[in-house]
Amino acid sequence: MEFNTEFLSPNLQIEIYKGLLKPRLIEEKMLVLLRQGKISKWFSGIGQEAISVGVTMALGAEEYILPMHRNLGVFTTRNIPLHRLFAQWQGKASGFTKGRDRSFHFGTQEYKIVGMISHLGPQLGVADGIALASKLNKKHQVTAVFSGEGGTSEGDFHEALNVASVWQLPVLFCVENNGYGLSTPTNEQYNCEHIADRGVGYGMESHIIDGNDIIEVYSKVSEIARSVRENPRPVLIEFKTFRMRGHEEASGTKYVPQELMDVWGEKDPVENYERFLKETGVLNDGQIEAIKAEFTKEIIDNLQIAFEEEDITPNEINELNDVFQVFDFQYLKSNSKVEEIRFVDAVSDSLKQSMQRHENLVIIGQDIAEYGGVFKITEGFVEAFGKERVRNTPICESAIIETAMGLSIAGMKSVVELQFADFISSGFNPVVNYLAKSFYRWGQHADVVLRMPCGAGVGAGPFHSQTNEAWFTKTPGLKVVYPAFPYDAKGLLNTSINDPNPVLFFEHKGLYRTIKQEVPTDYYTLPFGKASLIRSGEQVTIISYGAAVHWALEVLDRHYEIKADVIDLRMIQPLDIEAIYTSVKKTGRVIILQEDSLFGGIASDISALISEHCFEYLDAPVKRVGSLDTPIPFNKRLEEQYLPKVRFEDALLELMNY
Ligand SMILES: Cc1ncc(C[n+]2csc(CCOP(=O)(O)OP(=O)(O)O)c2C)c(N)n1
Repeated sequence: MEFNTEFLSPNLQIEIYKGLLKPRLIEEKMLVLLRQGKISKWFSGIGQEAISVGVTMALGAEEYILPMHRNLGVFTTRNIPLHRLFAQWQGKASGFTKGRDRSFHFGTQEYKIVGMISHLGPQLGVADGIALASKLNKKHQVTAVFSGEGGTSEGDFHEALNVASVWQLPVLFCVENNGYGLSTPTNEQYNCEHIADRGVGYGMESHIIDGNDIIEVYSKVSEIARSVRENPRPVLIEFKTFRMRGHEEASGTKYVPQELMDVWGEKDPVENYERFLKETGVLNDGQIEAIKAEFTKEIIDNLQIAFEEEDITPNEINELNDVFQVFDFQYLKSNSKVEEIRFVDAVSDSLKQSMQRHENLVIIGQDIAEYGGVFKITEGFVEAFGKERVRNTPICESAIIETAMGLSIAGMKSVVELQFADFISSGFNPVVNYLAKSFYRWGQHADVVLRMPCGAGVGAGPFHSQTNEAWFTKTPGLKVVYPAFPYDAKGLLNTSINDPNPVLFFEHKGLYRTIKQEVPTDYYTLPFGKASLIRSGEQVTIISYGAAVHWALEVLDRHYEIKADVIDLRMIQPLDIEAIYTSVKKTGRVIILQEDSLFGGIASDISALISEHCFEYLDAPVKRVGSLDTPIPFNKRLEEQYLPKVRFEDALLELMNY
């Protein structure tokens, strides 16, 4: 193989060789350890090193890279101490995830690397967010994100490229086309000639690069990166290469024709470049042997450090304390005048005042800019804050939530407006697997608020009426707020935006324009995890949240004889369990009313907690009331029957007479 090194000094050629050689030598050692049973799993990048190394060398140290499972060369080229990498693979404390995640599933701000999650595609959108932050802060940096050709079949790929193109974000989408996705050959993966051809469809420049030629990778990516820094835009780069080993070592390569192995074996990036350097006199055998000996020693020494490190001693408290970043809550009270406003105005005021307070806050969502959002909550925001910070998005919930994650990685805050809470299912993966788990996995918070206009009672049918909080309260790592009154909505949304952790903020559409309250006109915050006791009585505890609080109050208004504690939870994660126990111990009777269908909802967990902790205080079984276990029907009378409002009164009276 010929390499075009015309414009590269001999020193740089040697640096490039060293960069290329190191991951190869590490991998060869790993394959030995694997056979000895000293490591459990290995995804080989042998034969593909030129891509990781060339791309990383073409980028500045401050520019983020989002690698995949075969990109060891990214990590070594960023000079991560090898013993930390080895400790990571062995699940030891000095790795990057405290033993909580395996292999390359980690990120490190120190080295500006954001590792993958298993689902492959989501990081493509995360790269968009990092690049957006770079663009907004005029940093003139590129972000490089990797995907295999298999990963390009995921919706995340399409969404991320589309957003990057519409917003002209400085992202290099680096697709390593290595012939197979697990056992699936390219002709069963996609049906165009080159993946780079798709660039046209996204309105995006694209290139095909020989992924086994380190000099071509380095030179061309350097040139593209230089140009993108000056003129921000996304570029799709397809690297042609081949996976020379099994998907992971245990699975083998039986399904790969031998001719392919032979052809690509001839193109080995390390051997060919080494031969070239010898032929051109840049390095001789002795020098090459010396470099190899130095690396081999480094690998062995670092392996020893990792093997000698003691295994982690599990500690429950440590684990639980690392689910959320510590939040330094500032209780800001308001002394200003109050004004009677609607729920919808409270949300809007909070957003407006938060935008004024946090220069690094961006609001993103569908139709939220000039149009003001479908509920008109961000009306006038573009005039006040500009289109850079109030961003209309294409219809792509996954990419937008991933973008929000990327903004957080780059030090920004974001509020994402879901047009309807129902549509979060199209962005479910990044919420429950990316936002929720990043802090626990590698200490990276997700400073993101997802606004969720939700709820039934408005005749909107199965897909515009759900209250889907239980999808998320199940997942550790997410905070879930669900106010019932304007005062709480404003104060809690302000706190949600201040909190560096991911918050799902549920706003019941039925309350938007029906519920009014006197609310301070200026900024204030309310603490998380505190329920509010909105009525007090000795006979029974009614626990609820969201619109159902108002339904409970309506029933009580008809039954003056019932003296009830009414607890409005205000948020479900964290849950104010103390307020619940205190009241139940006082009244001895409890009924939990939720709008969601009954099975698997919050009421069930609260009921279980009460049974476990307040059993001796109970005078009657804990009652749960929720919607029917069906989808939400459109017809008004069917919807009324579905909702728990009609059953709550009977259930309450039954409980009182028990
Ligand atoms: C959403 C999802 N589906 C399936 C898998 C299982 N899986 C892991 S890697 C892989 C193949 C990926 O192929 P490609 O993107 O081409 O990368 P390569 O392994 O070839 O480098 C599959 C199917 C997964 N991790 N995530």
